[in-house]
Amino acid sequence: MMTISECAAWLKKHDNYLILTHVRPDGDTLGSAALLCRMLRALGKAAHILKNPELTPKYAPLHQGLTADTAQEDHTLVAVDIAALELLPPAFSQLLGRIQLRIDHHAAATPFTPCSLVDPTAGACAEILYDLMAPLGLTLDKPMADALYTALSTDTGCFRYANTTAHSFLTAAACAQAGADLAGINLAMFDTNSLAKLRIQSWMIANARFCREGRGVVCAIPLAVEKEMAVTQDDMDNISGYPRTIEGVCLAATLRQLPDGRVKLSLRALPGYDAAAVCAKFGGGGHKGAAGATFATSLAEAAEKVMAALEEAL
Ligand SMILES: [Mn+2]
Repeated sequence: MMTISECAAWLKKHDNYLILTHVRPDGDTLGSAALLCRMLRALGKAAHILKNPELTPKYAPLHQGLTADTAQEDHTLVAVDIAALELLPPAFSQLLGRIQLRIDHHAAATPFTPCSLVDPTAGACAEILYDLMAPLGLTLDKPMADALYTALSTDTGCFRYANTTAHSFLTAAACAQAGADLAGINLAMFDTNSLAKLRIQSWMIANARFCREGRGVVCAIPLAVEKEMAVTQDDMDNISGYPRTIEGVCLAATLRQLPDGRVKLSLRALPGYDAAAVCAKFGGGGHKGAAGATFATSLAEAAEKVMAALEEAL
């Protein structure tokens, strides 16, 4: 485990960087990758982000001009916001064992690199990258600030989640000072819904199953329903946060069928409840407020198991 200054020295020493993001990439992994890539280029290094096949149109502008299609033998590989090897996109599997540095903020991570810079107190992985800027002698420019603010605001739910700290706000203030398009990013990330997203939310409410007097809820979404409503990955980004907004709900589980047949659980919890502890029963992990697990069973079977776990936890 490195300190900030050790990591800064390491980044200065190496060159020819290729940055890796996680499966079903979110604003933090994508924004962190864009920020780190721009930081390394500002240091005079060669740096690219390995093209994530799941990059969606909503986030694509962040990676414009920064990506590489393939990894080369001599690339220095750095993972951002990747808590475990299983979160590496399948397309990157040939890189196993070659990733040298992991920069991350997941406390329950499974280390898979010789070097790591991990700060579980950071609301977003990008906050750690921001902390690296001063020791690297870098200052935020607008493209960096847009990437940083996108990562920071999405992982903190626009500064509403319990992971939001004074450091998150100080980082956001630095983004504002550097000219980040705060209102534009907020509008795109938090205040714009596709019709398909609103339709799937309505389906979730109609098909939600409650337990413990409405303190627990399970929404199990068949892949066929997603297909029928023609929802995109962007529409489903953070969809698990939605049932948590129902008044009285303390633990909200959203189950989705993955294209390979497995079932992905995303669990959200109010403060005082532990989503990670529930997901750990199924071999998953995450934060107290948000955690996940994967099932190799049918959707109905997974939903039953999760319902039983919620009843037990509540
Ligand atoms: Mn993150």
